[in-house]
Amino acid sequence: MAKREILVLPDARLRTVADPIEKVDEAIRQLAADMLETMYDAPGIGLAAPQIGELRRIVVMDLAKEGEPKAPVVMINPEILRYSDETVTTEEGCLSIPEIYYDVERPAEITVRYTDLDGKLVETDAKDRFAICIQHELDQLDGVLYIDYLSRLKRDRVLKKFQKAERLSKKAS
Ligand code: GNR
Repeated sequence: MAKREILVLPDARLRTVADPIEKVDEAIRQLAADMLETMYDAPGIGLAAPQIGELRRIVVMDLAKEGEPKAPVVMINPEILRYSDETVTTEEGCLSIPEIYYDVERPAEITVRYTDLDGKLVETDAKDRFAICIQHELDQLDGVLYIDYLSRLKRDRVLKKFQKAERLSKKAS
C-alpha cells in the first residue's frame, strides 16, 4: 500500500470526466488500497480516484465514526439509479479544496448501483451522510465539485483564493 498525493484546486484533473473500469483486477485492488490509505491519513470520509490523479471511475468511503470499527466501502463504475424528491442541506468539505466548508442541498435518499472489489454488481439504498457522500464522490468522477452548487459569487471567491495560492507557490519554487 502507498499513500498518494491529493490534488488541490485548480488542478485540471479534478475537472475531467473519468473513464469506466473494464475489469476488476489486481491493479484496481491496489488502487483501492492506496485510495483508502490516503483517505484515512488525510483524514476524510470519502475519496474519488481523480483526486489522486487517476482518471478512473472508482471511489472509496468510510462513514464509521471515531471509535467505531473501520467500515471501508469501494464503489467501481457507480451509477445513481434513483433520487428522492426530499432534499437535505449538509455542510460539505473536500480534501481537494482544503479548509473550506459550505452548505449544499442535495436529494436526501438515493439508490446506487456499482461493482464491488469482487467484481460483483451491487444495488443499495442510501440515506443520511452516506447518501450525501456518495453523491459528492460520484460528482467528482464527472469533474463536478460541490462548490459548483454554490452561488456564482461564493464559487468565484473560492476559485480565486486557490488560483492565487497556486500563483504564489509557483513563484516561490
Ligand atoms: O472528508 C470529506 N468530508 C465530506 C463532508 C461532507 C460531504 C462530503 C465529504 S467528502 C470529503 C472527502 C473528499 O474530499 N471527498 O471527495
